[in-house]
Amino acid sequence: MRLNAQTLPTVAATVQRPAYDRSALEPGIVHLGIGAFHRAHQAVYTEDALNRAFGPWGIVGVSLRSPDTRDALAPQDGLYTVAVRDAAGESLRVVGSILECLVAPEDPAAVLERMTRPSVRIVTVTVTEKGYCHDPATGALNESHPDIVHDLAEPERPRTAVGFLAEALARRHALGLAPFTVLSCDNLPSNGDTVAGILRRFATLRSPEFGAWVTEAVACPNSMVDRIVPATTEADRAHVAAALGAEDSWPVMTERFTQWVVEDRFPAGRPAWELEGVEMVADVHPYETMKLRLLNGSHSTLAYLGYLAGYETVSDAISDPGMARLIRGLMDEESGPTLHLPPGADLERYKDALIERFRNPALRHRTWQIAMDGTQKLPQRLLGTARERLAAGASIDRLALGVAAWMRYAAGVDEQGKPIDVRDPLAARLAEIAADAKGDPDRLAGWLFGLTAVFGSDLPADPRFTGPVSAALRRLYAEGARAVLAAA
Ligand code: CS2
Repeated sequence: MRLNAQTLPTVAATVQRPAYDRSALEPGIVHLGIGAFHRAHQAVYTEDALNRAFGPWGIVGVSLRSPDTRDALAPQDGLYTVAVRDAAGESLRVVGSILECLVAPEDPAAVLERMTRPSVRIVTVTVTEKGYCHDPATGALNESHPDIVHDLAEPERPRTAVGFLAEALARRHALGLAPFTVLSCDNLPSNGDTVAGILRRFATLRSPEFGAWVTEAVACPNSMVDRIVPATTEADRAHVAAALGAEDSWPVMTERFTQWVVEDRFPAGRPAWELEGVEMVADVHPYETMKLRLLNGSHSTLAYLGYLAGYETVSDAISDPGMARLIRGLMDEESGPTLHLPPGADLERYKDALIERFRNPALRHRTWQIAMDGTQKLPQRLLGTARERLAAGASIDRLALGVAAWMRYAAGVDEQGKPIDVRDPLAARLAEIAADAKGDPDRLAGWLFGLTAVFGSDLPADPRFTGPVSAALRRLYAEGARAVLAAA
């Protein structure tokens, strides 16, 4: 039996399900990038808001690349399971806020049609860092990105998130419809301002008048999103099917913790998210910096070192006492002191909670998954922190070790001589550099520092940065990650 609208009433009685009348739900949000994270985070908050204060806020999910999510959810009438797991056990719920899924490359016109409906008032976005087609060191649109070049040449058949946003906004403008609000939910610094800048530049390249209108009329609030959502495995599918009493092709696995902090700028309206724990604030910046630097900065450091040390998951890696010391030290001594805390924040509790979340034994979050797309992640996770520390004349030893571990990982061969599957938009360039460096840490570091899209031009010119990173990389090559952790 497959989970769908008809079988929903027969799933296990302990499973929470939509409390509203789904047949009355109309689309109010289009979501670009419907992966596991969206389904475990924003779609759940919207589901809770619908349960509490029903309104026209159904979600149309869009995949910009593969048909997998649509293929899984279409036979299920958009229904799917969220499994919340930790050491204490598991709870399941079926979420109904996603009305339909579209696959952009198959039918871009259908996506634009949904985005141009008068009822659609928000477009949310989770396309990961690389989906913004920008220069991660500066946040500016990468105008020579092949997909951007394509979307400027063929605006009616876009490939990128910014291409869809711009074309849909242009059509709404021509039709006299109010623009939708664009809400980025990716782990980028000032994600709303970043998407606004990219959209403004893209629109200006289409025409200066359109660029001016976008700048004036389209709201792009900043938001901080937080929930750990590892990729679903076959074992997870089998387990959920047994517990549910129905097959779900793509359940999502997550932790109990969840947080969403959003700037309250929604001129066209929004769901009653605040009733369900979303913090609607005037300034997201302090929340976002705290999360990117403490959670994500630690995550990436742990992922590269953990992978090199032979740990498959985050919980395995943090159970190494050296890793636990390193990550706590990184937060206590280096990233934590750079923060301007949000009102009421308790930094010590936040750090304790992070370590507990990393220890969650029920999640099996792979270090390899977090290691992906390092060139897109390092700037906001580690490098901004390093810049501020250097400006204050402070040490960056642990940050440098994180960066060096990325370099060692990006070289593409592990400590046993086995190839690493390095996933990164710059993977081809990384492989060339690694081949030229031939295992020499100084040459490897030197060439990687030359990636200005990652390091900018300031850090490679500062020996207080390059020195500690190169030294850490030499140690990783000479001693191996386990020994470096043992001495941490
Ligand atoms: C992780 C994040 O994959 C990664 O890079 O650091 O996805 C992390 O799990 C989330 O940001 C948690 O909110």
